[in-house]
Formats: sequence, C-alpha cells, structure tokens
Amino acid sequence: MKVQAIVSIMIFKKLSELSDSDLNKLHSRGKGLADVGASVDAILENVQKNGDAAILEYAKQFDKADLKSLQVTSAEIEEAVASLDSNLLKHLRQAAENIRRFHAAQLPKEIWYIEETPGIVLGQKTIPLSKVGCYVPGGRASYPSTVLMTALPAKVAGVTEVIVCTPPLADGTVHPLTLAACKIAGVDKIFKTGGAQAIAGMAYGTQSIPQVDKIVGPGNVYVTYAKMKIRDYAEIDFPAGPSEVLIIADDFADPKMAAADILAQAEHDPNSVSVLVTPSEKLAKSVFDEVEKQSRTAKRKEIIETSLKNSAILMTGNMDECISFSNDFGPEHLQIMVSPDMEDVVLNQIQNAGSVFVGNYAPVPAGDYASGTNHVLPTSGYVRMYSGLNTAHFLKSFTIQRISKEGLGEIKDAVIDLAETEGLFEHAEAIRKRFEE
Ligand code: HSO
Ligand code: ZN
Repeated sequence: MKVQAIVSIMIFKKLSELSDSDLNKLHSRGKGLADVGASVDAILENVQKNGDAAILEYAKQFDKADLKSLQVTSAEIEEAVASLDSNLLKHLRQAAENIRRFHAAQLPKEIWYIEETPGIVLGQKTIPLSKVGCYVPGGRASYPSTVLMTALPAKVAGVTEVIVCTPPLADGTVHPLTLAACKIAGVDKIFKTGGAQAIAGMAYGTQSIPQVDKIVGPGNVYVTYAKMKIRDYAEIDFPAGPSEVLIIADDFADPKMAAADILAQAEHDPNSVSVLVTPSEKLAKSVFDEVEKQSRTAKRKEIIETSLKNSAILMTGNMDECISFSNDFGPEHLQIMVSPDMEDVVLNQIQNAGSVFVGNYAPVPAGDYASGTNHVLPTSGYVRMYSGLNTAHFLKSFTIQRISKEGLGEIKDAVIDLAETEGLFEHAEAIRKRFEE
C-alpha cells in the first residue's frame, strides 16, 4: 500500500505560470512587524523607566523564571562547562576557531595614508566600538552557535566590552552550551533576559546591564521590532527574521541533497521559506518527491509541514531566469548546485544574497555552525541593502589629514573660490590668513 504523503511543498510550478499573488507572497515574506508594535512599545517604555525591576518582572511573565539577579555568575559558567560532554566542547572549539580565523581575515588595515598631492597626506584610522550587545535567542531552542557568530567577530575586531543577553529557562538557568560558547568567545558579561526587554536593557542601560553602542543578533518579530525602535540609542546590525534558502540547481544537483537542504531550512521556524529554482523539470520532480519522502520521518515535522506551505519549487526556461529570479528574491542563503563549469558563471551574476554556498558539498548547515562564515544574515529581501554580519560591523573609522604650507598652497585658490561662491567668507579667510606676509 502506498504511504499517504502528508507533507508537501506548497508551490510546484513553472515560474512563468506563477500567479501574481504567489509571487508577491514569496517576495514580501517575513514582513509585517507592525502587528507587535503596541506591546513592544510598552515594554521599551517600561524598561527605560524601571530598569532591572521591569526586566525581572518580564522574566517571570514571559520565561516563567523567578530570578534573583540578571547577571550570570562565573560559578554558573564554570559549573555549566564542567557538566558538558568533552566531545561537544571539542566541536564547539573547532567551530570557534574556524569562525575566529575567517573573521580575522576580514580585518582591514588599522591605519593607512596616501600623498597624491605633495604636502597633503591623507589617511584613515579604523578603531573598534567600545561596547557591543549580542542578542542570543533561547528558551525552548538554544543557540550556542549564535554566541560564536556574534561575540567572536566583536572580539576579533577588538571591542572592549562584549555582553550577551539570552532568555533564561524556567528554572532560572541558561543552557550550559550557550554559557560554554560565551566563555570560549571571551564574552565579558551575560544577562538572563530575552525578547524586546533585552533589547531595551542594552539600548538604554539598566542598573546591571550596561548601555551598548551597538546591538547585533537574530530574534523573533518582537526582538526585531524592538531593534528597529531603539536606533536613537544604539546602532543595530539589520533585521534578521525567519531563516530562508534559495537553491539554484541544474541536473548536476543531487535531489536527495537538495531536498535535505530544503528540510533543514524548513525545520527552523513555521515561517521559514525554502525555494528551489531550476531549468530542469526532471530535477524539480525528483526533489519534490524527495521532500515528501524525507519529511515523513523528520523529527520537527510539524514545523516543517507549516513552513513548506511558504515554500516553492519553480521551473524556468533557462539558467538566466533562475539567476534573475534569485536576484529579485534576495535570499538570506543562496545555494548554487550546478555543473562545475557553470558555478562561476552563476556566481558572477549574483547581486543579492546574504551568504552563497557553492557546490553539492556546501550545504547551509556547514556555514550555520562550523565552516567559519557568519550565520547572522539579513532576511526578507534586506540583502538588497545590508551585508551579513562581519568584522566591519564592529569597527568605525575616522579620516586624518596632515598638510604642509606647500600642500595647502596647491588647493588654496580652489578652497577660497568655492567658499566665497557658497557665501562662506570666513572659510576663505581661514585659508588667506595662512599666506599673509
Ligand atoms: N540558519 C540560521 C542559523 C542557525 N542554524 C543557527 C542553526 N543554528 C540563520 O542563518
Ligand atoms: Zn540554520
């Protein structure tokens, strides 16, 4: 007897036959933050006014945790590390080392100068931010990997104080692997708070949580909305919502692998989105069948079932149509599973993507955990204007000029002429004064 398929991809169509409403749904995914506006605004205001007391109250209300204090003690950290399996710790360290090395390679020159005009020496110095707050989602699911992805690049950049906020479990503890990741990454302080209240705590500062210059890390709609609202107080990275993948594939792709990658994305969140675009009808059909087959035994079947409803397998007339669809979609993760001679042809035309994975052996989970690239990436099409988290997010720079009298003489007439045309006569005078006998 044929087993009844109960989980399936919502859209299986030729791209040219996709309805406007389905296309619109794919392109406007992950938006709609306004729904949570009123409740988040109230939380932000309460934390700004009442500090720790408000946050402790929210821990009771949202996390069911009765906390005595917000900060994790060093005894708690040591106890957590000691409780962990040594292999798990070894793997966490392996991931950390790869992430550290990749982000160190992103460091720009600390200072540089040029002298294009004799006597005018121009330079730029890059320095780290002083205080950074990392938001690490927690509660039922825990994300120690996100500690490494946020705190390590900050430390590599040279940030003096890196703090982590993560929601406590109902017993008032934090997942031990999250604490171990904080220790490995060199996090300075850890606080047991999540959601909008954690963002408020880091933006405004409380009795125990320091006010930070920048807040980074993924979160649910409440966290994302809160991050967008506190920008007068702290800079943020970018909106990072439900995870998504777009796979560009041809007959070279292994359908079993492509289907597994779709499910890996789909298990994150009921709102996750997975899309496969291919010029090959044959591949499309085999991936569709594989998704159905593999999802039957998936552990997180309920989440997968829901998120596959947001997902699509689309057939195009050729590879160019796949690329242009992908550029319009702007995926958080882009997998390119095409024949090796086409890999660079496709890659060279990619305009919008958070992180690109090339080849059958570069699945998203490699980058999620251990290859070394960052997994905190813009979603919902925000890759159009934001880059994924990297070392530069934790740096700022200023320019420097050293000018001799001879050098100033080279631009003297230009400055005086332009200043007087703008009606700024003292600007012109500041130059003239330096050449009076
Ligand atoms: N794919 C997620 C990151 C993640 N995956 C964390 C597993 N753990 C967003 O890039
Ligand atoms: Zn993931």
